[in-house]
Amino acid sequence: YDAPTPEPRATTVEALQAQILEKLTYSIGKDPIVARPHDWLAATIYAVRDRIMDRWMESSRETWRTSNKRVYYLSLEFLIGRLMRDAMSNVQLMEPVQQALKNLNVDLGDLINMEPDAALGNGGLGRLAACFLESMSTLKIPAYGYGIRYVHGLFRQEMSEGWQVELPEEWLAHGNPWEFERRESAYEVGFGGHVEPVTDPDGLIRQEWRPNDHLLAVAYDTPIVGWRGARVNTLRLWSAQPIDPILLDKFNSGDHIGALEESARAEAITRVLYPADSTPAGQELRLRQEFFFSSASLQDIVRRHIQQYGDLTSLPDKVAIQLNDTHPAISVAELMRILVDDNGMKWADAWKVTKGTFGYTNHTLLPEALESWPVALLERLLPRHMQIIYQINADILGEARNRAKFTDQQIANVSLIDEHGGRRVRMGQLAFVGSHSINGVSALHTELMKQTVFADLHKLYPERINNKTNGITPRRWLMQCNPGLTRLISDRIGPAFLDDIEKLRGLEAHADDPGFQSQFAAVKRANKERLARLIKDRMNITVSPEALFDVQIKRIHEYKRQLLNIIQAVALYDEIRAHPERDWMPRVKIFAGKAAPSYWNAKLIIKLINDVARVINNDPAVRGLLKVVFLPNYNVSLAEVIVPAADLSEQISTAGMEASGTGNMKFMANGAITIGTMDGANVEMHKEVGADNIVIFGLSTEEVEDKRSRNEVPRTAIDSSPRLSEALESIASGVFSPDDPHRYRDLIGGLYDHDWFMVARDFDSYWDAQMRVNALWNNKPKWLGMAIRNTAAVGFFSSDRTIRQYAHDIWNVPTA
Ligand code: DL6
Repeated sequence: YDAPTPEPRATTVEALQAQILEKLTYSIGKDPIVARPHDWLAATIYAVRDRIMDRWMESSRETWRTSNKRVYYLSLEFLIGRLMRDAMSNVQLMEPVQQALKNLNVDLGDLINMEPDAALGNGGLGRLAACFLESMSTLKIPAYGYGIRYVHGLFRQEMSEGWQVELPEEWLAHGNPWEFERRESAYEVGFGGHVEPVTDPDGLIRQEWRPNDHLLAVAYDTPIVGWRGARVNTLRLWSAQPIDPILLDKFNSGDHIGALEESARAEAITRVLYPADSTPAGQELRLRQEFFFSSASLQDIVRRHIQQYGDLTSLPDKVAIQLNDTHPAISVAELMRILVDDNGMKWADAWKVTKGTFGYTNHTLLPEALESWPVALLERLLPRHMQIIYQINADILGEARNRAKFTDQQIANVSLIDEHGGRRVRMGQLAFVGSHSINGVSALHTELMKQTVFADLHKLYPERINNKTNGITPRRWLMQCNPGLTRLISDRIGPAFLDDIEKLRGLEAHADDPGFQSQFAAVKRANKERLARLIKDRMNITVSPEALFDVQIKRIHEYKRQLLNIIQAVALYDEIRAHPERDWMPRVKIFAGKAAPSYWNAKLIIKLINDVARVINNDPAVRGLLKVVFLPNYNVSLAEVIVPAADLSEQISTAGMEASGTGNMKFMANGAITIGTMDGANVEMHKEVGADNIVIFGLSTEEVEDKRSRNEVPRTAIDSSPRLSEALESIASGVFSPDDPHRYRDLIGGLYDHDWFMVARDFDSYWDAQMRVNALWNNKPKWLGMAIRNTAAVGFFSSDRTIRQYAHDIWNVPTA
C-alpha cells in the first residue's frame, strides 16, 4: 500500500484547458482545427476522468488496508444515462470545465447533450440500480456494481404513423471513454456437459462439473463517483468473448464463416438487453446471460476474497451480495457449487455461508413477471446447478414438513419446483431460501409480498422479509437536472441541503411566502419554456408554457394505466366542445415511454395516444385549451428535461400493482403535484407530504382485490357514467381512427368484459380528482404552496436514506 502515487491533476481552468487539448491531440489523435464535436466530448471526458482516478485508487487501497466489508450489487440492468455531467458535478468541476471549453470555443452544454445515454436497463429497476451506485459512493460504502456490458442497450423508439418502431441502440458507436477494459480480469464460464463424481486423495467423493461449452467473461470497469468525490466505486460490466477467436482449422479448410461461429455464439450473449420489463424473457439466451454474469461476478468476488483473507468461511463477514430481482438468482446455486465442489466445504457450512452472504430484493408481484425456468433446460445447460437446487429443495421441504408441520399444499407453495404444467424451477423461491434478507421496495409492496407470493415462505422464515422503500439520488434528479431550483433553494435556506437532503424541510416555512412563490414559479416557467422548445423542435407542436403540464412518463403497461389518462383526455375534449362557455384552463397532456416489443396492447395504447393527439391538437373547437403530446424515445436524458418542467405528475397505477415507482419521487423533488392512487410509494408520499398536498383517487388495494374475487362486472360502472360511456364509444367506434375504425374495438371491449386493471371502475374518481386539480391550478398561491411543500418533503425519498437502511439492516456495513 506504500507504492508511490502521482500528483493529483490540477483543477484550475488553465490546467483543464491544457489537458483537454493534450487529450485531443495525444489520446484521440485529432488536430483541434479538424476535431469533430464527439472528439471534444471524448477529450473532455478523459480530462474529467483523470481527476477521478486518484480518488478511485485511494478508495480501493483503503478497502484493502482497512479490511472493510465490501458490498456487491448484482443487477442485469443499470440504466445510467449520461455520466459526464454527473461526474463533473459530483467533483465540483462544472464551472472550470465550462470555462476551459469556452476558452477553446466549445460549448459545454452542447457536449453534454451529445453524450450517448448508457441505456443498459428497461425502466425503474435499472434506474434504481444506477441511483444506488451513486449513493453507495456518496456514503463511502466499498461497493461494486456487477452487470452486463450490452453492445445494444434498450432499443431506440421511433414513431411511424403513431406506431412504435424499435431500432437498435448504438451507445458504443464512438467508443466509450469512461470504461477501462481489464483483460487480466477474465474468467471462464461454462455451460452444458455433465457431472462426474471424483474421489479426493482423502477418499471423499465429490461432484465435478465438466462443461462442454466455454466462453470468456472480460471485465470493463467504469468509475462511479459519489457526491463531493466522497468515494469512487466500480461498476464492472462483463463482456462475453470466445476462448478461441477464430477456429483456424475450419478457416484453413475453407469454411470462413464457420471459423467465426464460436465467436458469434459467445458474443451473442452480451449483445442485446432483453427489452421486456414485466414479463420474463423465457428464452435460453436469457438464462445464459443470467448465469454468465452471475458466474463471472462470483468468481471475481471469491478470487478477491481469497486473495485478501485466505479462506471462504469468513465470506459473510466481509462480503454482502445483493441480488437485484431474480435475474442473478442462479448465483445461489453457483456459490454453493464453488464452495462445495471447488473448495471442499461441507454442505451445511456452505449453506450457512451462502445465506449469510446473499440478500434478495423483489421488485414485482405480477405473477406473469416471476421468473421460472423449465427443469429440462436447466438440466441441459447447468446440470450441476440442477442437482444443487434439488438438494436445497429437499432440505427446505424437510424443514417445512418436520419443523413447521406444513400441509401438502403449503409444501407445494414453498417448493423450488413448480409442478403445474411442466416442471419449472422458481427463481424467486431459490433467491428467497438462499438469502438472509428478502426486501420489498415500498411499505405496501412488502406487506403484499408477505400476503401473496411469499406467504408460506414468510411463515417458514418469518424474520427474513423486510422493507426498503426505494429512493432517487437528489444529485441527478434535483441538483443537476434543475440547477435553477437548486440555486433558489440554496439562496433561501442555505446550502446545507446539498449534503443533507432532509434539510429541505426548511422550505416549508417559506411555502406560503408570496415572494418565494413567485421565484419558484419563475424557475418552473423557465423549465417549461425549455420543454416547450423541445416539443416544438421534435414534434412541431406548439404548447404554451402558461398551460398546466400534465405528465405521464414511464414504461407503457396496462397496470400503469396510460389508457385511463388518455380516456380522460377524450372525455375532456368532449366536455370542452360541449361547454365552450365554461372557463377552461389550458392543459397539455405529455406522455412518453416505451412498450415491450411483444406487448401488443401496450403498443396499441401508444398508437391510441397518437391518434387522439392528432385529432385534438388539430381541432379548432378546442382553441388550444387541450393538447396531447407523445414524445418518442423516452430515456434518462429526456426525463431530465421533462421532470423539472412538470406541474402535475401522473402516478395512477391500479392499486396493488406498482411495487414502488421512482418517477413519482423525481417529480415530487421538482415541485410537481401528484395525482395518484394509493399504490406503491405513493402511499408513503401521501404520508410525508400530507393529504392536503397530493391528489389521491381510486380504489384501494383491498377494493381491487374484492372486485376481482367477486368477478364483479365492469359494465355497471360504465353504464352509470355517461361521460365514460361516451368517451369509450367514440374511441371504439373509430372517431380517432377513421382509417381503421375497428382498431380499438377489442382494447375498449376488454374494459366492458373484465377490466382487470380497473380503468372503468376508477374513471369517475379520476375525473373528479382532475377537476380538483383544475380548481387548485386556478388558485395559484394554493398551487404553489403545495408544489413547494412537495419539494420540501422529498428528503425521505433520497436513495441515500434507502442505502443507509440496506447498509445497516441487511449488509451490516457502516456509512458516512
Ligand atoms: O424497484 C424499482 C422498480 C419499482 O419502482 C417499480 O414499481 C417496479 O415495477 C420495478 N420492477 C421491475 C421488475 N419488473 N419486472 N419484472 O422493473 O422496479
